[in-house]
Amino acid sequence: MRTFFSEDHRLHFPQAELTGGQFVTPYERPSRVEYVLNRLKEQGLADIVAPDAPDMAPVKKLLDPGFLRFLETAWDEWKAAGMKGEVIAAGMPARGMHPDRCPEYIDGKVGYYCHASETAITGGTWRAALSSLASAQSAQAQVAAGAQAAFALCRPPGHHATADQYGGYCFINNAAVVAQMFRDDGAGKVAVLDIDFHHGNGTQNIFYDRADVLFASLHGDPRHAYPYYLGYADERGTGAGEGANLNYPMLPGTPYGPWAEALDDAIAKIRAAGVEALVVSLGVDAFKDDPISFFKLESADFADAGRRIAGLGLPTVFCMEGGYAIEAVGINTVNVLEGFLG
Ligand code: Q9C
Ligand code: ZN
Repeated sequence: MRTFFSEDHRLHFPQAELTGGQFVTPYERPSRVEYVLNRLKEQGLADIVAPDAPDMAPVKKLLDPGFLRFLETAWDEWKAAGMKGEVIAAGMPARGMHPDRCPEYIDGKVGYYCHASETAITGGTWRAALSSLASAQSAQAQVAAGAQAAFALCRPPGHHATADQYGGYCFINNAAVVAQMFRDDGAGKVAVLDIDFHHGNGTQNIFYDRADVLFASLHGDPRHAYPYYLGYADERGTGAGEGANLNYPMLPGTPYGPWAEALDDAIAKIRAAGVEALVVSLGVDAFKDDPISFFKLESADFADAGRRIAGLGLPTVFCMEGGYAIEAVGINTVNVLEGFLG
């Protein structure tokens, strides 16, 4: 399996993440991918190539062009307004306010296009996000051309980004773009299987009213875990998309047994839906030692999960999402891929 990866991820390295009322070094840091690259090489999966340039045409169709322009220009506007630090949203439109009137002043625009203030934008964020997107798109192109599977080592991650909001360390929803590209290439139905610990609110939101992209997510119960305000089991899709959204929220302390049962249920429903291509949002923060998560998966469980996913027999693009137990991120990620390969 080929890995697509761009060194340009390094352009995104914010100094600040707001957590517990403090600014800390972000959990989502450049060194995460070093562990994945090293493990790939250690395990003989050293077919690692740089992606082609990103293709913005499918992105502009799926995501809000105003949001994309905002991501591209936010840092410059922020600096031009005299702001001293990194771009951080202080306020967002909440209950009782206008959720869809975009202010003109940059501080207001940031809140309009953001849903969680832990995530900072810096001068290199846009180019890094584009390089992450490029890896996902090149992986999709390789699979569309006949490869059984490809791995996009995306950084920054994408699954929390909606069509018009960033947050949760995510800016552009790589997995959603890949799913749309499979559709544009002729797949009648596509599934996105999200095994990151956190609910893939962005992907759910983008495809919520669509029957042609099935979304299934295994995640920490939103009553206890970010993104908190989405990810309940009764969110099943709307209109034509009714029934095409599958959420499996699970409680703190959940071990592999019940997690794997949820995975099997999602896999069975994907199989029954007649899906022709699969996108896996591959986060490994369900790991027992993850510093910001609460499931109890062991490293070996990730290989077992990969085996189960392979049982679908579908052309598959893996997009890297989260995973913050830094020294285990490589082992756990590559275990999924090795389990998949058999
Ligand atoms: N300070 C992904 O895994 N909440 N994003 C952080 C700890 C945000 C996770 C709480 C977590 C975002 C791609
Ligand atoms: Zn996550």
